[in-house]
Amino acid sequence: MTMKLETPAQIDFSAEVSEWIEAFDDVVADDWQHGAELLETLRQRAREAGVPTPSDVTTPYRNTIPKHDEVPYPGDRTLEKRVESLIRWNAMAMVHGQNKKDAGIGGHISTYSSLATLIEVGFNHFFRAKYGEEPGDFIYFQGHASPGVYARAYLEGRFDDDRLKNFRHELRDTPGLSSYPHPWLMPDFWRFPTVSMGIGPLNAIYQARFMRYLENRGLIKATPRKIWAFVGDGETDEVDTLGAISLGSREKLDNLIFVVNCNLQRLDGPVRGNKRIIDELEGMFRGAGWNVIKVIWGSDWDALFERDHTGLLLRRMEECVDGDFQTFKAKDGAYLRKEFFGKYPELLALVSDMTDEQLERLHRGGHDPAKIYNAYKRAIEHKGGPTVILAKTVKGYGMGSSQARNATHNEKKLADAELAAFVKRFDIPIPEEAAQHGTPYRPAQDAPEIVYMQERRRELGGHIPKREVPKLDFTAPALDYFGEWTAGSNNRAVSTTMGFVSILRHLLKDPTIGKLIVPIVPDEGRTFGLESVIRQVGIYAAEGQRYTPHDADMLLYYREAKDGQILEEGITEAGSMASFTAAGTAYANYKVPTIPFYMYYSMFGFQRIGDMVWAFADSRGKGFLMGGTAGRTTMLGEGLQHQDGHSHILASTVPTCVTYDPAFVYELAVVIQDGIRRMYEKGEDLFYYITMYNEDYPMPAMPEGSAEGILRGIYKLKPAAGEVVAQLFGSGPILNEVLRAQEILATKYGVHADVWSVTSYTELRRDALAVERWNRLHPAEKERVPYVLNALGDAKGPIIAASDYMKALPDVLSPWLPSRLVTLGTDGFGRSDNREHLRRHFEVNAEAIVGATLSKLAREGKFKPKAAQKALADLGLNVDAADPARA
Ligand SMILES: Cc1ncc(C[n+]2csc(CCOP(=O)(O)OP(=O)(O)O)c2C)c(N)n1
Ligand SMILES: [Mg+2]
Repeated sequence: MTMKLETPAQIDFSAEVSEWIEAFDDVVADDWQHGAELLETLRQRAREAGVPTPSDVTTPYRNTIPKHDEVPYPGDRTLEKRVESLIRWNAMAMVHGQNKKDAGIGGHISTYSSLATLIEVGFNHFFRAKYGEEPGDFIYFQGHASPGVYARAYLEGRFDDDRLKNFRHELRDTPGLSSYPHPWLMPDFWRFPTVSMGIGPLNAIYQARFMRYLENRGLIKATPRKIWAFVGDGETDEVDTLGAISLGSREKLDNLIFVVNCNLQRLDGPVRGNKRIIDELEGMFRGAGWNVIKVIWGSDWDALFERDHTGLLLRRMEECVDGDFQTFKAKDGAYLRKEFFGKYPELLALVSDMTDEQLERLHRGGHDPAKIYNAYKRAIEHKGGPTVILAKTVKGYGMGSSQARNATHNEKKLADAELAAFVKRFDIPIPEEAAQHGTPYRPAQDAPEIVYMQERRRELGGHIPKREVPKLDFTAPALDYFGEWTAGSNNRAVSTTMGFVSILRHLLKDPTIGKLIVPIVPDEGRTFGLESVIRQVGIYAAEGQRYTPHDADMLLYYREAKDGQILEEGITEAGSMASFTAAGTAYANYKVPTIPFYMYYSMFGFQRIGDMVWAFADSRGKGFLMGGTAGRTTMLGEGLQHQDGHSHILASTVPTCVTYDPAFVYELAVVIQDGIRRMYEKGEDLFYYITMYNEDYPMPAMPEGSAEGILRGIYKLKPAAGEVVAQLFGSGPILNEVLRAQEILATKYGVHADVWSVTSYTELRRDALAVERWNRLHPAEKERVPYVLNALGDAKGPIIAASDYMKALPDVLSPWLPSRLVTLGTDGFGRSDNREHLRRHFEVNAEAIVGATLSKLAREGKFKPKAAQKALADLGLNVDAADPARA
């Protein structure tokens, strides 16, 4: 039941309108949702009648939930306030104390100070750690608020004093606390990396979708679990934050709740000094179909609103922009009286019985547990779509002269007087001297407030955040399971991409692991020949297929299904990467070891969404990134924007990313088999980046004994037919050019060379670096030998290495192959042309490889220089051509 509304006094309604309003008020008094439905139906009716009905996307600058619709707060406000004060102190003490000890170590106080009540209400009443045996709610915390999350864990007894004192000291004798949420660094604690702005909210949206996907496919039970994403208002400037919000409403993700901490400030100053960020976000989210709940004013404003019968208070609020609101909080109550209320005598009169101090303490909604509780309650009860809560807060809340200042974001230390004021204000029982040193304070575990907070958490299923990895009970298929692909293609010309798609289909059919495979594509399925997979397992569509596809009568029709397995993301590599992240971490978050294969244009991977890949690695994600249409010269026709000759270099920067550049389908099969084994059977925290190409050629059978070399990064593919004077390295489709060069060298110039397939320069380098480090640290022990040198043994002569990637890729081996290595690669911008011309342009065709070999041999006195020069001409190499690296 709701209360009856008052009629706004200043409007003189006609009798007819008054009757309508009265009738509507009666409906609302009974059930506000019914009122909303009625309005919507009327609007619909008006449209049918041709009456224009522009719908506002913003509402007045007031709380969405009116006072009379609020439910009473269920918690013990006194004890909760006490707990929050203690957390506030410890969060601040942690940062302040550390910076006093170790100047410049950094940390943030003001973000958490604005967020505290918003997350405390969640911790005390909403965030469930589990639903029975099922996973609980997932919380994406604002990264810069981590001191507050640590301080809570400290009060809960999860960290001791030493741990707290090692905030941002991770490399000491006793364990420390990482600056921000990093599962890599604190694998028992954090689950979701959020500190790179925009990545948390984007991942949260796709996480909510993936949760539904797992439910709809029967891999997990449906529960009321929610995903909460706490987002900074400044963070909403990132395209990543808002770019995918329509997915939330399109897929009816009522398991998703955003809370935007609208403290009106970012790092440098106001988020929207001249406007109101809350209005802007309300319009965006409502326009995208979200349920928007504004929590702007605290309860103490309610009385003022009630006493204001003129509507002037709201009008005054709407005259102000965020720059004003910030200033009101940076200054005192007297200023607020003069500049805000003072504009109208009626408003001055409204607050005449209040002291300046009382005015200063007028709360914003985001600091009022009752308002927050009501908003959260509505959010979790909302059906049919996601909810965003726009909560107005104060940055640096309670930090004395730093509160709401432009510089507050970077405040790390407080002056002694401010610390004293803080402990007094929040009633922390420690001596002034201790306060100045930022001494943590924790009451005994049997203190009433601690008992209370622990009880609340027990009720909600345990502590949060917490990351647990169940023991994986997983057996990877053995290599002979892939026999069809290791046997070669019987002279049929196929591409590695085609080979991969048929491996994928085989895996999808597997009775044990088939259901765990998650194929992901960003509108590129046809490019990779996935039509048959679409038919086989269907595209996931939460609502099934509500139309008859035009190709329904064809064998390979476009099949969408509620339990479809493919995530066809549309044209969003960032969104696809977010799905890959949800699927690649499901082994921990849902205890379901899904195995994602994300296939995409390799050019639009690392360089486009590299930061998300970094966060994926931080999350200890597993899975396969399949970079398709790879290679600067193998991807023909498309030119500069599409031809990738560097993703392997970018991939090599991610510590847990294992990369391969296979030439043949059997290499691919070996790598995928071993990848599944290492990630899911052995439980290694790795993921794979594998390039695939669209050039067709016959795939040879796997040479006996080559598996180890394939996985370590190099093996001898075709020995020379005569006395060896040189070594040729090839990777990907350029290996075919290398084989052709071997032939030309032998037949035309009597030069014999071995041919090696290099599947991963990066893995070879990592091994060599690890061996070298060991040797450096153990000078008295027998020296170990890097795998690449072991594999080469006494192979003679210079090494000419060619790939479809930049020269920097083979060059990573040069420390171990001094003066022997000549690299050919595809540095420079791509061109629109066919492979033949591209390879000539980039000097990676067989002729260029032959020329480079003869040239190097000439420099070493093993071939006549003049003959080498003539050979270059005979081979058609233009020695005066512009360098493709800069052409
Ligand atoms: C991608 C990215 N760019 C820049 C930063 C640096 N940075 C950290 S916090 C911050 C301001 C955050 O403002 P807001 O989102 O409003 O959060 P608040 O601290 O005000 O709650 C910036 C720019 C970052 N962490 N990530
Ligand atoms: Mg902010």
